[in-house]
Amino acid sequence: MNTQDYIEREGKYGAHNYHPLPVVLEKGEGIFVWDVEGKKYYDFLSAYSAVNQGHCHPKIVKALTDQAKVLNLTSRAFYSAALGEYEEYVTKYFGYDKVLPMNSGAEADETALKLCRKWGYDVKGIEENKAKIIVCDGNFHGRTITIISMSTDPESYKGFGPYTPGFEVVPYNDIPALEKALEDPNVAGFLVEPIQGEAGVYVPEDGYLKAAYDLCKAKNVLFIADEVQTGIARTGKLLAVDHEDVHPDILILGKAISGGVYPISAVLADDDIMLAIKPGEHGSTYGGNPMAAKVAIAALEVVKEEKLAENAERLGKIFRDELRKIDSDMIELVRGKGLLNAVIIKPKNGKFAWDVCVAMKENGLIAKPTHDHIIRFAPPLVITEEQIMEAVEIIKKTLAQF
Ligand code: IF1
Repeated sequence: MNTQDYIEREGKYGAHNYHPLPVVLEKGEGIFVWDVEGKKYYDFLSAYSAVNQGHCHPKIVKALTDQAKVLNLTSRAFYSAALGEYEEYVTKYFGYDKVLPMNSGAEADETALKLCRKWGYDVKGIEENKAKIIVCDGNFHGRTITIISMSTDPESYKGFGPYTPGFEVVPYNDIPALEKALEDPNVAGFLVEPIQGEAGVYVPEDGYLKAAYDLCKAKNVLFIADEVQTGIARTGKLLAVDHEDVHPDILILGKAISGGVYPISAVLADDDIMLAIKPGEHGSTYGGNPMAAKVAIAALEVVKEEKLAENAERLGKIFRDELRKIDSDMIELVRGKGLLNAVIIKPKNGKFAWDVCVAMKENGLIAKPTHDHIIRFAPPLVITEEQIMEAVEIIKKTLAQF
């Protein structure tokens, strides 16, 4: 079978809910992936920042395979030896009293929303069914009905109504608008991405997160950070909120908490919030299973052992500087933090970000466009300076072809 055969088979038997770049991968190691024809690529997507520790990291894979032979799944009907170890590790790692383990990022966001509402009723004293959660224009928190109910992107929400009520949208990076929305005493929480990924790696002004946090505190409103994409060293700190020394009331993690090895997500909060959810009120068959517990510990250890935040911070600066030096009229703007970066592409002769990505693939680097005119560049954080420079050469060479 060649590349085309694989693509046709997926098209025939799989739902058409994606439009992938025409490359069929079958192997990964560190920052590289290989396609079914044996061609090697720099991976500059990292599975949307899930593979921060690099593909098939030996330590994380070992944690998975070792545990796979011992105990896979207990459900939460029983205790497991591995879960408590993970709960202690992850809460101390991020500085929270408690964790609620889930699987996907969307599930963790849903969990945070439920937790916030429950806290709003039981602790803050909001009248039943009146709780409101403020979200941001351009948000992306996943694909469930409730989450798309707060989306402002028709591609996400259109055709999937009726929608879940209880959300109010404010512009992102707009403190006065947030302040106004917070005047409503029924507001229980403010959910925000520290950098908006899907919106195109949209970095708010310095001080936005801290100011938003302070406003929430003043109104007894929970500041909820969705760090599913920005967390786990991606932006040059362990969490993107660390750039502004903000400690969210509820922290949502996913993706790289497993290094891309297993679907793991987590919601962290202190007791006064987390204990608002009582036995039987929330859960998941797989959440916190023994394999996930062992994998997450290993993946988080790798982040510290290999100083991935420091590497992302240092190489991110070099990468953006180098991209800005490229002499191409297709580059309108370079932005990002750490190794979460984007280039805004100005179309040329009917060629868009998609065409640039296809050409980069031919040249040995894979990345994905978002919104027609933006290319996200987010390699695994184990990348070296030399490899960053090689990747920049590929990007430069590709743009010169247009
Ligand atoms: C897809 C984007 C990235 C997320 C934040 C929660 C979730 C995500 C901040 C949900 C997921 C994904 C999902 C993926 C594409 C991807 C994405 F382009 F859509 F926005 F990363 F940039 N919060 N992001 O970014 O996590 O349930 O998927 O585990 O194909 O939908 P999930």
